[in-house]
Amino acid sequence: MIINIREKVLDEIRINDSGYVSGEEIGQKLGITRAAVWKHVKSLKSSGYCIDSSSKKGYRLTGSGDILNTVEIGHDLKTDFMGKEIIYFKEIDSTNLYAKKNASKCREGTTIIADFQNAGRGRLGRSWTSSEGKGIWMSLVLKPEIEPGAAQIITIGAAVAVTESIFECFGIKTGIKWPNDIILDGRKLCGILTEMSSEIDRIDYIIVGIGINVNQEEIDFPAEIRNIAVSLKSHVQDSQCTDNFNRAKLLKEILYQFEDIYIKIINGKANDITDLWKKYSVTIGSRISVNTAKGIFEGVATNLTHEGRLVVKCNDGSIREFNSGEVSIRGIMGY
Ligand code: BT5
Repeated sequence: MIINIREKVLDEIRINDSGYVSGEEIGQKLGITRAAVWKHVKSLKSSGYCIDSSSKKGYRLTGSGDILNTVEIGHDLKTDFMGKEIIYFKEIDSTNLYAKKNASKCREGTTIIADFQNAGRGRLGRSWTSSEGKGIWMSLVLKPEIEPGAAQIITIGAAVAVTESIFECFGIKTGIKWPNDIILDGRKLCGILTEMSSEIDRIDYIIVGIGINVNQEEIDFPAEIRNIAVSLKSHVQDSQCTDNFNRAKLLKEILYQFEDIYIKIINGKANDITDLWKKYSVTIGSRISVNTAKGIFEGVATNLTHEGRLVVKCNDGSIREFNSGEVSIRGIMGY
């Protein structure tokens, strides 16, 4: 992570978050003039940082609102390797595309983040709406030593990490729809796109792309998804809460939770993850319809295997396992 002088100035102001720190003190520490410190403070303020300046006492950070950048994510990140290398873009086509093109140069846990994706991708060539400054659009580069056939469990683990992190940060309960959707109020809050490059018996890399709607109002969603999409903010819009949710806080928690889950997966403890997934699932026990290349199957979802496959008792009495497919659940996302 490259830290420039402006970020160092921010760190100096932040260190003393209980009180003021003088421009002279900061200047001396960083080897720059007081006027230069003031110039950086002005630039930080224009990026959204709330910095109180007093000619007698100096500078004090009073808030950082909802700013998502390398510094905010790096600050107090509790992980060992997940997100320790952040590649941040103000705008990009798709963080997954970037991650795939550059995976060989990235170390394990490298995280690509964008404030806006102009060509965000869903599964099967679908698109993902990624409005500017309102969501978390991120991709993780992973190089696990597991069988390529076991990769589905990584998506399952990411869904658990997102669900637990949203609850941990904001106390909001969400559900998981197999395999990759996080659901709130019967609508889609988050989608996960896992892409893999592998040989027969070994994985080169896995990219886990996570898109979470955070601070969109209902009107921000394009008409075609307005009835099926939700954000944390649109979920609480009728309540008193008008503040924006802090994306950096949520993102750091996800990195932390996912690192733990990922370590369990590569140490062969996938059972712990599937058990948690079942706890949050809105799929198990529901009447569902699975749309696959082989046809549409209807029945009741009964279980999740340790590899992440969905077990369904079909209407004709047969028990089938699905590794992929489109699942519709009565009452969710307009079905
Ligand atoms: C997904 O696909 O749900 C995977 C989405 C992954 C997005 C992340 S963002 C970071 C990374 N970089 C990328 O380019 N992608 C990943 P799928 O299950 O195919 O769902 C796509 C469908 O969800 C679309 O066809 C729309 O109906 C709907 N949709 C699109 N944008 C949405 C949004 N922001 N919120 C809710 N639903 C949306």
